[in-house]
Amino acid sequence: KAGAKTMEEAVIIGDKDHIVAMIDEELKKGADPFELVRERLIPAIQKVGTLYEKKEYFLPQLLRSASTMQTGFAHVKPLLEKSGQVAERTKIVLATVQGDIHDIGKNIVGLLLSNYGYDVIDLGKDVPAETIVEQAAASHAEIIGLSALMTTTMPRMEETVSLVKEKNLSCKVIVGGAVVTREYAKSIGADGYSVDAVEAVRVVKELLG
Ligand code: B1M
Repeated sequence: KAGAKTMEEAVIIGDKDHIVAMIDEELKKGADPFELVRERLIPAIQKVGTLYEKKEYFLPQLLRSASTMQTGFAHVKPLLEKSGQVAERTKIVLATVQGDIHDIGKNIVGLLLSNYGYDVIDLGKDVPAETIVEQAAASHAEIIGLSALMTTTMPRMEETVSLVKEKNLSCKVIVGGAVVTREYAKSIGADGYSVDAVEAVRVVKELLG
């Protein structure tokens, strides 16, 4: 089969074998790794989402594209990670809520937060509210960050917010993910919402004062 000609195309057609070489080519030309993710890989997977919504793509294509995106992201990730020492080591517990396995967005949010100097404890995906709250309490996290990509899993965010209140924890909860809106965040009593990873860093900073 013919391979993709650009990294966007690689994500869109799910050409996992060529994505790394294509990214390397861009990097060699001097591309900024963060921009590659934000302006090229993310829009490409969003295009895949649109094709899936329009029923031009089905689950196998979606899976192939997602896995290509993950391969590409894993390849640039080391370039995005800062090695420098940072003074601020506020702990943030991060998770994709129970029933939801979408973790690409959460991983990007986590990466940016740790780049900023926060100590991110990433609990992964499909994580029950109880585990999230237990881990936040045990690690004395100041922030809990929740991601949900499906309307069916959004209620798990509300559960987590309630549990934080029930346990009298002082940590703040911020939420995000494609289906989550500012209004929804407000309605469940979350302390913060952000539309993307860059805004997530700003919101966390604001919440910490
Ligand atoms: Co699925 N999926 N998926 N999927 N998938 C969506 C979310 C969907 C909208 C597609 C569609 O139907 N149009 C739809 C949900 C519909 C709905 O509820 N409204 C959907 C569905 C239905 C499903 C399955 C049920 C399909 C099936 O099996 N029939 C299944 C669910 C399995 C499960 O979770 N139990 C499923 C599976 C998958 C794959 C495994 C194939 C793959 C996920 C791979 C992975 O994550 N490891 C996948 C993908 C890739 C998508 C789409 C195409 C892309 C999601 C993505 O990664 N976007 C998606 C379509 C879409 O979103 N339009 C779709 C890129 C990512 C960078 O964006 O995650 O939004 P996002 O994160 C952003 C911001 O939202 C924000 O910052 C990030 C970076 O800027 N953000 C936060 C995210 N979390 C945040 C947290 C914060 C702050 C900001 O604070 C803590």
